[in-house]
Amino acid sequence: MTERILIIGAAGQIGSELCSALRSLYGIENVIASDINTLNQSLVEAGPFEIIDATNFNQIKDCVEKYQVDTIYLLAAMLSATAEKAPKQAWDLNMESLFHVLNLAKDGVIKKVFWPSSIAVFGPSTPKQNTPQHTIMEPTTVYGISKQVGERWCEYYHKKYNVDVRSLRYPGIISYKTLPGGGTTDYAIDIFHKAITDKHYNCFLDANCTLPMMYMDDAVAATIKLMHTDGDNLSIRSSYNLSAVSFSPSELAAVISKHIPNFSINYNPDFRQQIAESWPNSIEDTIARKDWGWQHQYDLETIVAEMLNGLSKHYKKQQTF
Ligand code: AKB
Repeated sequence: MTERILIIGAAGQIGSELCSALRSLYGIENVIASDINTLNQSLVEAGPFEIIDATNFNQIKDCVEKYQVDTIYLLAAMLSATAEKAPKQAWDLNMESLFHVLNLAKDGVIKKVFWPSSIAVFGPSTPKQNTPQHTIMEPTTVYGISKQVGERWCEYYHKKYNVDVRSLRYPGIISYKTLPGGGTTDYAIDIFHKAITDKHYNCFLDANCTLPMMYMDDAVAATIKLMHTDGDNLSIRSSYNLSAVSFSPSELAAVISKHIPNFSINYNPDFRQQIAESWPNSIEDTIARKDWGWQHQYDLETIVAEMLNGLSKHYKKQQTF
């Protein structure tokens, strides 16, 4: 029988694109999308959909039983910038949802779990360039603390209860189909929208603030590849370092200017600058490349071309209505 998948947080930036990709692979009826509300109508209408509050164990369990779910992708989370404003809610959402899903796997109700971690697990004392898999990890953000603790629990549940949980430390993910919400790396998406609509961007990070980034198609491909790998090949059960490109706002702006010559940018760093400064500039991911053959496809030039192309079509369509 085909695997049955539940995505929690399917209306979000990564969840929505993962949902389409998994439906192409497994069939629409075998991938159940869920989110806390029905605001994303196209998602609700595209296939099986359930309302799930990720902090509610019974809602998750009922849905798993209703559809006989084997695998959960847990994408619901509060990201770095929002979490600084609501630490308790961020902690509750990020940790409770993870425990609910890990416990369902521990009790044999589901077989497999994907849970995303982040470069936010690293902190100011971590080596900044080519940050290795195993290094000093002293995160200073609420979000980073929740991801670091989550990683420890994933590894614990795997070692102690043989739970098949798999995880990636996502860098900033760049995409045009769904807007991100509440992250520090979101500037690298906002900038494209503003480049097209206003030819100008007021950046909330410093010009030279270099961060690890990745195009959405690479992030989705990495996630699916990791989930398809034979578990015996996985040497990391906390979360894999994963990398593609690294750039600063001024480097990104320079490539956008090649396509939009009158594009301009100014810099007004806010509280997110401090969060960004605590994270690595670049990530070393040889273990992911060795264990499950990870290879990224998109570099900075191709990301910019894809983003401008996708968003131009989107804004043109809006104008015709
Ligand atoms: C954020 O900026 O909070 C996220 C992340 C790096 O995990 N995009």
